[in-house]
Amino acid sequence: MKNNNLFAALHAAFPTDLDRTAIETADGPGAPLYYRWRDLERGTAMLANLLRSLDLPAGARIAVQTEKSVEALMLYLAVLRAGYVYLPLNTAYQAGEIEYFIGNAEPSVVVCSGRNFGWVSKLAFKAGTRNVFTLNDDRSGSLLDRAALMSDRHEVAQRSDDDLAAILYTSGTTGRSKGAMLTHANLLSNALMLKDYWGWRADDVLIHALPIFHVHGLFVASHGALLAGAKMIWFAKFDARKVIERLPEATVFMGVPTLYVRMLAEPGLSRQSCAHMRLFIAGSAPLLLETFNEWTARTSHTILERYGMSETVMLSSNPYDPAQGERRGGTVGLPLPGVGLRIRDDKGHPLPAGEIGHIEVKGPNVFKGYWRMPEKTADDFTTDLWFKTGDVGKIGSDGYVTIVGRSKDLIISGGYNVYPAEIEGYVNEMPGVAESAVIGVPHADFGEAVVAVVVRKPGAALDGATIGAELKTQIANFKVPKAVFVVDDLPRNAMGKVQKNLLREQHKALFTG
Ligand code: MCA
Ligand code: AMP
Repeated sequence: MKNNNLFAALHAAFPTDLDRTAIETADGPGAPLYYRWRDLERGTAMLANLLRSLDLPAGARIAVQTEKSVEALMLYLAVLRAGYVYLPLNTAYQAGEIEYFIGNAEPSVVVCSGRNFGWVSKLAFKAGTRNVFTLNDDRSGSLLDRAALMSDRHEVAQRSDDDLAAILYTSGTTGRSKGAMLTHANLLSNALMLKDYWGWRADDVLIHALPIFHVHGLFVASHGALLAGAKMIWFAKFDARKVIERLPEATVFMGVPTLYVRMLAEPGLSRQSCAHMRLFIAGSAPLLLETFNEWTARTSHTILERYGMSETVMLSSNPYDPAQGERRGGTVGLPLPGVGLRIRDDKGHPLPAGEIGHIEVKGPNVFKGYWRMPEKTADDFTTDLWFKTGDVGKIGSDGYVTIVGRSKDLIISGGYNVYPAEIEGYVNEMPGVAESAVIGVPHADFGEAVVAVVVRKPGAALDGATIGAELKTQIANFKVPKAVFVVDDLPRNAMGKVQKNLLREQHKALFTG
């Protein structure tokens, strides 16, 4: 019987010469370290055997909040290999956020950094998790200690298309995160299609400088290189100057727009430094036309912008092959092969080319639903089972898709999503606060920045700095507003709804000068 485990496909793509370098670390403890394909093979087998030895129930979730390292990537691959469900968590999440994810997902195993073991294990044990391991970015911790005792032979667990491979938490408009359930077929179909569409080759060298707890770094970048049998230059942390220094050895780079903005600010970025490059890919947030044009002028390379979501992996892409069309700045290109993308009005009626409406999608890449939220899942699909993305856009008569906004109240800051409702929830709990409105305003570095406008209760002494400092102790740092304004009331329309558009207009020049 064919094994539809995503790992089986990645494994089958390992080169015959297992002694070739698969990953070279560019920073972090001990760099440069060279990991051969054989190391990935043995390391994932040992980790998978460790998981198997724990006698976990079928479909067990393995929740992971660790710093980026090659071992952390191997842990992801080992979870697939052993047939369990991977649940990555942003390293910036604090105790309150982690408590929610662990309580909601009920993982059988939690892996965290050694420095967080105290509080993470307490939360995990309270939620019923029996196994908590540590993994540090210097190859220490109980996970690797235990795995070292395991056999380095492991037969890849049999999985079918519909079995879960990963759950990615993505914030909800009501404030609480939803776990998007992605199957082996969702991930594999998308990865195989992108391998062809973007022309991945065995002699490619990918600069991997994104975090590995989101779709972009974990799936799109890693799967691409692994399926091609291509080498990765592995950055635990993005540093524009250091990345530019490695471009002459590389062929592919992927980043959120902030990474491109920061590289453009470096004098070392030139036509010459990019001469060996084959492809620059951008996504996760809108790439400004200004950045797109400046990049072409500086490097002679045209950035390929694509569009995706945690629930769907990749949906559309500008063409790689010039025969299929130009890479057009300000657009997210054409729907990818096998992906259906349509535009509907508020009532669900089809709209003609060029008209703006809600983007809906369908395809083998579209997730199975939200973890333990059947009603939310049903709400987000149309009656003919297209997924409502919450993005607003249009399709031109030539098929190019342009995103013009979002119907969901969402801020994307440096490629990370921030849901205003979640932040407003925290602010509204604070003493002296009557209500609040959290908005996104243009930011030269992060694209959008989070700003809070807070209404004080009559007579209350409130100041923005204290509110910001308090939030910093409660939520991930990238969600903390870059500015907090205390006011007497919020602008409202005739229906009593807060007019966030007016607040955005009022504060639009805050971070752009
Ligand atoms: C860091 N800071 C931020 C952000 N990142 N503030 C707002 N937005 C951010 N994204 C703040 C921290 O709170 C901290 O502030 C200060 O910057 C320094 O933190 P540090 O971690 O050192 O920052 P950095 O290393 O410069 O990080 C910036 C970054 C990072 C490299 C742009 O945010 C990043 O890696 N972003 C990529 C996210 C990503 O991979 N997204 C893909 C999602 P303070 O000192 O005051 O606390 S996948 C997806 O969206 C879909 C499916 C798709 O299409 O791909
Ligand atoms: P996430 O919840 O992290 O999966 O974020 C998905 C959202 O990121 C999408 O619904 C879009 O709003 C946004 N997004 C991803 N890629 C792009 C892009 N190239 N341009 C504009 N928005 C994007």
